[in-house]
Amino acid sequence: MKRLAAAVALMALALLGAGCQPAAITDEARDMNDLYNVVLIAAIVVFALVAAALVYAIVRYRRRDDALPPQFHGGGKIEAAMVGVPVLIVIGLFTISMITLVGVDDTAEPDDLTIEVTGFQFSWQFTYNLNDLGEGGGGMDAEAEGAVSVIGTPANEPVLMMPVDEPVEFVLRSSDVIHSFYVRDFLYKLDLFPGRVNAFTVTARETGDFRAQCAELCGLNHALMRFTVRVVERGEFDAWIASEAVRQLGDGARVRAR
Ligand SMILES: [Cu+2]
Repeated sequence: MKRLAAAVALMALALLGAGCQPAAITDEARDMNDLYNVVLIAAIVVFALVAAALVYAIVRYRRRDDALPPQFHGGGKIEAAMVGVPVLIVIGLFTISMITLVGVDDTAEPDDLTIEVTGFQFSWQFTYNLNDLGEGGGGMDAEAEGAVSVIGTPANEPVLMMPVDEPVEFVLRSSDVIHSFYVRDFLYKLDLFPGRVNAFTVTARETGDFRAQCAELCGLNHALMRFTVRVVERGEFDAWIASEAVRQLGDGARVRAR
């Protein structure tokens, strides 16, 4: 009865854990999720086959008397299978892992929207160059100059706005120590190093607010380096850029909303 209770509790915990799983909102995250599931299923199949063979051997060839079983050396076919099958599995897993990795690490096209991210003790700055707003141009004149910035503080967490259904490049820099840009529902994080530029590209497929944070212990207030990624439709993104441009750069700036 105690065992049953323990089993039920474990299953409830597993279900709870499944409910807390990240949402995998980008193409790249979905590819990684698929890869994880393929590897998991392969592992379950191998485990089941090995466990079944083990149980069969234990029952079928258990010791019945003191007679020595037939002794022989080498096994030809069975040894070839023992080496060959695992090698094939490893080659298969390596191949699909590399395909996924290359897709995830795919670099941005010149036309992609770029968001510059700077980590500092202890918050984030997100910068949108008005001449680098992607194909839609953010509703800006093609010759628009200047940049829109969002600067957070530990007490006032910043919001990173990005459009849905198009590739967005994140260019990461640090102005002091090592930080890490971690968005749980991207299933991805990348470090920010002082004196070095890191970049990655994702295409978000769901709109909404997603929690994110620094994932590299970077000082006393590291825990306050949280932010929100807000994925919105392109029209809403353009309207936000246009209003921020007017607010931050003034009407006189060479920013002309079309
Ligand atoms: Cu940090």
